[in-house]
Amino acid sequence: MLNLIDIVKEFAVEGKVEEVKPLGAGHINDSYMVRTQGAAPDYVLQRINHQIFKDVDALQNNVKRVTDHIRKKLAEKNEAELTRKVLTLTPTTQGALYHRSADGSYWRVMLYIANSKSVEEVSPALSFLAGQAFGDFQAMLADLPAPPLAETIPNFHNIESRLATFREAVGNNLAGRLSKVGYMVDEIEKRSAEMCKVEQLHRDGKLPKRINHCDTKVNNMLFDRDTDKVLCVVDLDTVMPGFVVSDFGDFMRTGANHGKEDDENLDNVFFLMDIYESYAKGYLKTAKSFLTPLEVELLPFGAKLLTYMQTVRFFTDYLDGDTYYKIQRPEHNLQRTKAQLKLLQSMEENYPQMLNFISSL
Ligand code: GN1
Ligand code: MG
Repeated sequence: MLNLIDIVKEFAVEGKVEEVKPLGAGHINDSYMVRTQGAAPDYVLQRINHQIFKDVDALQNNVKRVTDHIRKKLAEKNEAELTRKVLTLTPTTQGALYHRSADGSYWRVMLYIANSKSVEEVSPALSFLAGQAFGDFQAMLADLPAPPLAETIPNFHNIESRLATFREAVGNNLAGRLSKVGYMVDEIEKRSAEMCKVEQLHRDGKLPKRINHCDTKVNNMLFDRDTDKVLCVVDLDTVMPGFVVSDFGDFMRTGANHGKEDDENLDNVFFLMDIYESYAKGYLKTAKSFLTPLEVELLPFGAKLLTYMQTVRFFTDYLDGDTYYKIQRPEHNLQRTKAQLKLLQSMEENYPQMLNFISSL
């Protein structure tokens, strides 16, 4: 058994560690809260999933460049609470950005943001603030100096490549689960051509790539416990070039869902237009300075695309035998798939109103 306190000691943390306990519910990395004694700050320790992030060096370099750049921007605006408005990596005692333990695991430490909370459900008011914050995040990174950020997971939000992997999984049927779920293959295939249009627009030179967060789930944003104000965007592992509709869409997928991502009761799952509208208003407030008309027009499509992509990804993992996402129960990935498809269908029903709303802004 690894002693987590010993791992923490590899890092330049202040104070004496009192306790290390599990934190949060990410599907990929393992996170721990590191509580220290007295006035020293608390920390977050994470084991980086290096099956998924194969180049940990490039990953940590991205995070460092992104957080340094945002910190500089905030300092120029005389932001007072710098350590609450952007993540701060804590280097190892040797000055490295991560530590490799004897068992081959990769670890990193960052400051814990005091008096913060993450939420799984948003109100329209919170959604407006979140839209502004993710717009701000993209705006602040728009002038990140060269070289481009590394693609920490190649083709991460590329739907053509996701579909290719899905079709391979169907062909291989590794877990022997296909016969029961053939209808899901049809649901995915009947939408596939339309969903690939963004990649085509990019090839035609009509849709640019910009620095995106690429995991704009509601719970990847921290709020102040007392004031409910947005503090900062976290989980920066997938910050990389992509389409802005991706970030818009992933928030819709998670924040504008009445139910849970993996809701067992599909009646709970439907799209919330009020969350969509307030997020769009907030987002366009900060992002309209750099968006092209086509990017704005495609925002509603982004909501469908990201929900579709997540349906494909959960279903692919189900067919493969649950090798990517952590699961809590045997059919978890199938439940997730069904809930995402239900949300997509609800977005499809609301699509005319979604389009109207964006044109009205
Ligand atoms: C993963 O780590 P977490 O739970 O924030 C995944 C996202 C998915 C999400 C689905 C690196 O995010 O892309 O949208 O699960 N991250 C990676 O909930 O694959
Ligand atoms: Mg996360």
